[in-house]
Amino acid sequence: MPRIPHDSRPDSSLALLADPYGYIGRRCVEFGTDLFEARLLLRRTICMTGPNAAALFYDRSRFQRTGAAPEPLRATLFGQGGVQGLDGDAHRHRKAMFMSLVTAAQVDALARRFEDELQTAARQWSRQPQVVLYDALHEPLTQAVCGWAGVPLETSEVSLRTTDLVALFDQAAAPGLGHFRARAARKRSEAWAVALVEALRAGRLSAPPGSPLEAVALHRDENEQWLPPRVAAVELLNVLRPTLAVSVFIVFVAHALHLHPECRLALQQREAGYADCFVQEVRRHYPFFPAVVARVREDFEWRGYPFPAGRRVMLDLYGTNHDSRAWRDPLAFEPARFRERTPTPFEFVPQGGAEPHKHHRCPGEGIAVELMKVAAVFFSTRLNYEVPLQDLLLDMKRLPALPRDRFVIASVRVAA
Ligand code: MYR
Repeated sequence: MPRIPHDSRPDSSLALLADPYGYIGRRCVEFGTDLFEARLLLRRTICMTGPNAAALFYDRSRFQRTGAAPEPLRATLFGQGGVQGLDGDAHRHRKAMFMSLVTAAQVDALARRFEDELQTAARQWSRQPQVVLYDALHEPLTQAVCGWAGVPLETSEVSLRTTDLVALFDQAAAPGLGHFRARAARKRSEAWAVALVEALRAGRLSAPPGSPLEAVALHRDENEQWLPPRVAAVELLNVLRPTLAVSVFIVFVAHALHLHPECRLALQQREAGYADCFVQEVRRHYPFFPAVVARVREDFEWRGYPFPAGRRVMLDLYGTNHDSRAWRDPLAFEPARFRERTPTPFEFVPQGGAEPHKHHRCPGEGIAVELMKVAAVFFSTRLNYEVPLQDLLLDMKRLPALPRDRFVIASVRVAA
């Protein structure tokens, strides 16, 4: 039986944190394999990359999610008891609830709200000499997603809720104080969401029928029970937080439009299907979620390599999106590649692989795509702005990666 290559360091957590998007792919190239083992975040972990590894990773008979996510992520990004850590029937049942919230009509309703919020925000941006786009997108996204989700939001609350929802994903993997800010944000946000769930259940608050707040608060689990309030709160935040995280992708939309003016032109000319290809290429090309984790259910072998029960496994999403076996010239930004060929769900994995209904692929991909399209069309056809001199390099050491200056725009003018 071949031995899985080992990263020779006693612990590789610092190497992972120093290069979170590149570590797995780089080491796999060095070993000449699709997998290797390292000690990461206190546990032996099999790291894997590429479409074949992705197909293996999403085999539910071999891997489970329960207990897979590292504690620092459960305490910040994900929370405890949410859909990300479920398996089997419990996962299927909970996932069906999320999928019912993202029908084409629901996603379109959210996109229209975001378009209106963007228009309003852009008028404010036009009164300032310059605007940091990443920061400026957060409140419009909060307003849009809370309105859509049936979550009441006083004007005085917008700033606090936005800051906390952003901290959950932006500071989860930050060094030092930032991470503790994310932990505090999780506590405050859950307390807020618990109060909303309890108020709705007690009839003190109403939300539109079918809205995410109502659906989550009144969801019955596979045993016909309401979710414990704290778990319902975690799931409500699983709707709100990732929508705010689309700000990262939207900054990349603006970055790509700046570096590839021909894309702006194609969007202005409303070439059929172009906005979809452009947005998909942004999701493939730019770094977002670096890797996902699971645990081996029972001993098995893959390509002769042993996978022992309980071992943590980490799948490289960024590297798989840039794997030259699936992507011609993978480092080039080429929206047309999505016209030429539809990638398999194990080649194109910006928000996880396989099928969202059955597996742990993100249920909110449709939301990300539509909000990015709204932004791409808005920036290309209705917003005039300059991109002043700044550091446009992506900081690939931070999670999530962002342009170093967060993409500054100036002299903003909104078309009438
Ligand atoms: C979400 O809110 O669910 C999406 C957030 C996307 C950006 C988050 C980047 C930080 C993730 C660290 C993950 C480390 C995985 C091993």
